[in-house]
Amino acid sequence: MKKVLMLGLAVLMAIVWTGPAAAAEYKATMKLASTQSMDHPYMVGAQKFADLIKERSKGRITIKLYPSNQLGKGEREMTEGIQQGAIDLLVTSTGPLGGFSPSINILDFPFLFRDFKHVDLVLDGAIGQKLLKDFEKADIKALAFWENGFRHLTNSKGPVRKAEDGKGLKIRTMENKVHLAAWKAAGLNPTPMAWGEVFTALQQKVIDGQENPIAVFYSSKLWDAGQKHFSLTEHVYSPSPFLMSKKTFDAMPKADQQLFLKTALEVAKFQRKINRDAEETKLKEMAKSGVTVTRNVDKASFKKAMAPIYSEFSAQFSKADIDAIMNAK
Ligand code: EAX
Repeated sequence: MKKVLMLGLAVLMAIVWTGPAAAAEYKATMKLASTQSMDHPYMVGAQKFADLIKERSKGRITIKLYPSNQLGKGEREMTEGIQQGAIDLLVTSTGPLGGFSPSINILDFPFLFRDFKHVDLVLDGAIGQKLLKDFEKADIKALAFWENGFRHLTNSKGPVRKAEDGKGLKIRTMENKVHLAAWKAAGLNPTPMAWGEVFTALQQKVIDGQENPIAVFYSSKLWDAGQKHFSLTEHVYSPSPFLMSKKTFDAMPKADQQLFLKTALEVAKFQRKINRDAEETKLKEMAKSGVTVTRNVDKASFKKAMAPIYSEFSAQFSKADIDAIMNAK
């Protein structure tokens, strides 16, 4: 009887001991990448995330930061790195993400969101959670929605106040079919390109313009590449899923997985706030650097010009799903 009990105990202990590594013994050094420099809200958020994880894991988990395209020439390449496990964490716009998780493209429609309040409501609600979950099918763990911001059109040729003024401009878009279609519909001449190639392309006048949120324009000093005209078009909101390699996520003990999810959400709030709070100051500093900021943009003209793309993509994105986002209150 005693022998049987001992055997039972041994089996039980073996089961316990061969289970997943307990949080106390799990140690890792991870790579976090983005296209942006250390002063951009992506990397300010990333630094905070790394500090909090280090502190909360009592030094077991170190996250090294790789800003400014160090790990790839653009977000598509780096997302592939996430899939393969060569990169552990990535802050990226939705630019190329539709190629990995098609449902995410629904957020790329122009004039979908009214304002930041509307954005938070949708991204932090059931729709946002579903979109994050969908990434798992692509072997990617999407932890939370961080932020890039509302995007604006910039160019080297002249002020653009209404859609008509932009006709024929050669602009770079992200590698994103919805964005590409929207600019075509508006009569511009868009060409998709990885972010790492944009500054040089602008400098060499291969393209006349690009579109990005204030923070990206500011951190990259695009006025030094001849971008002297900035129009506050707010034509599309650019969310930034904070992605993790599913390989890395699955290898962590449950408690650390929870820690990452919780901390990513906490930093999302902080990161969105610092991004929004700094926009007006950045605009003023851009003006001091010689950028002409056009504030009184006729947004209705862009909205009207881009509207046909909603029916163009109706087979992939139903009106009901689009309406659920647009009408969220
Ligand atoms: O995510 O490629 C882009 O224009 C993105 O907005 C930028 O890299 C930040």
